[in-house]
Amino acid sequence: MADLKLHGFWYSSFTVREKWTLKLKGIPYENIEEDRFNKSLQLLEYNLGYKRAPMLVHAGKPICEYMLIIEYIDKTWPQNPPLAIDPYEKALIRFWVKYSDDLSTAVGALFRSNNVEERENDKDNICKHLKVVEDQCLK
Ligand SMILES: N[C@@H](CCC(=O)N[C@@H](CS)C(=O)NCC(=O)O)C(=O)O
Repeated sequence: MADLKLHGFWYSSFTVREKWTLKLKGIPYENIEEDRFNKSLQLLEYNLGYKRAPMLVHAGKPICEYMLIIEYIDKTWPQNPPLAIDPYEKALIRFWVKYSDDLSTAVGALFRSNNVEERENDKDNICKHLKVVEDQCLK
């Protein structure tokens, strides 16, 4: 088994994307479930910038930020690549990844907002963008 540890939260869509990538490639790893309010020493020491999960630790070396982790996994274990090789296809994938990341941020802000009027506006906007994703990516 590779010396591979994935620190994450079961409810995090970022962590789930790492789990799907590792599963697709058939790579065994140790899952380390983090507690948002009591993060492990390893997460606090290794993820100096944001102290956020997911974080992958391969042979003692930490990698942070979910897309960087996916790219690292893909380069290190090339079987069943989830990312395109063709540069144009790759650019398209990156575009939709960014688009859905922005959407996740907007959904988070919606949950935190107390302004009823703004919430309605934000909800409409999010629904419009979700429809774009549905039409363009799920056909
Ligand atoms: N930009 C980061 C986002 C990761 C992120 O937002 N993680 C959240 C969980 S979904 C987190 O660790 N939150 C705990 C905190 O901010 O203290 C990535 O690409 O991995």
